[in-house]
Amino acid sequence: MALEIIGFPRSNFVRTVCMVAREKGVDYDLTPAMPHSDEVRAIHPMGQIPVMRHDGLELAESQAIARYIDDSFDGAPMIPRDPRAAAPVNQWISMTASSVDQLLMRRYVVEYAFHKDDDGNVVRTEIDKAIKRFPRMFAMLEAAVAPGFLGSDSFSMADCFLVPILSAARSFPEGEAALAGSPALTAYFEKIAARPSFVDTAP
Ligand SMILES: N[C@@H](CCC(=O)N[C@@H](CS)C(=O)NCC(=O)O)C(=O)O
Repeated sequence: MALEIIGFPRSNFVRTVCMVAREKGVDYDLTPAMPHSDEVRAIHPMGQIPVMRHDGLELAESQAIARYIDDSFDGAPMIPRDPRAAAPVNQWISMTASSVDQLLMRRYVVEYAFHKDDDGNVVRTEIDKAIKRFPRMFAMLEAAVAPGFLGSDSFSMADCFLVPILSAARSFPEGEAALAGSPALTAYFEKIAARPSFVDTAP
């Protein structure tokens, strides 16, 4: 049975697992579904996307899905097999899926996209708090991509977690400015954004 990825295509985490599948050369069907829909809740007890089905296996959580795809299919490993080379990649996957996602997606992009007042205007309370933390966050990321990729000198699963977040954050003015003010991160973003796995997974 084909790999089925279920989720809202604009979700950064859905795009991450689609990128991993694309990088591995795995065909997949993307079934559009919103968080907390019955289809998603049937697999993820907290209703979060993405979820996945493959050959009778149902799986939730982007890191579990990405690692399953990486381990189950041919193609270059998305996490180095050598433990010492894998360690920083795993560190950055974890940090990106937690702290980076929390600040740039949950407290910034999601606030812009979904938090509106009764007149349809963006509510800036959380956004204004979040952008105060941008200088430290972008300085951290600027240093982290100095080897050429996120915490590594070669492309890895960590990049599939970070680039969809950067792409969403730069859709809004403070995110765009913060990226533009980070030369290494901008060069990194443009390099990964040219990969077919990023181009082909555009929402
Ligand atoms: N830990 C989850 C987080 C996924 C996540 O936050 N997905 C968002 C969409 S990008 C979502 O489902 N939000 C709805 C919610 O958290 O209730 C994972 O890595 O898959």
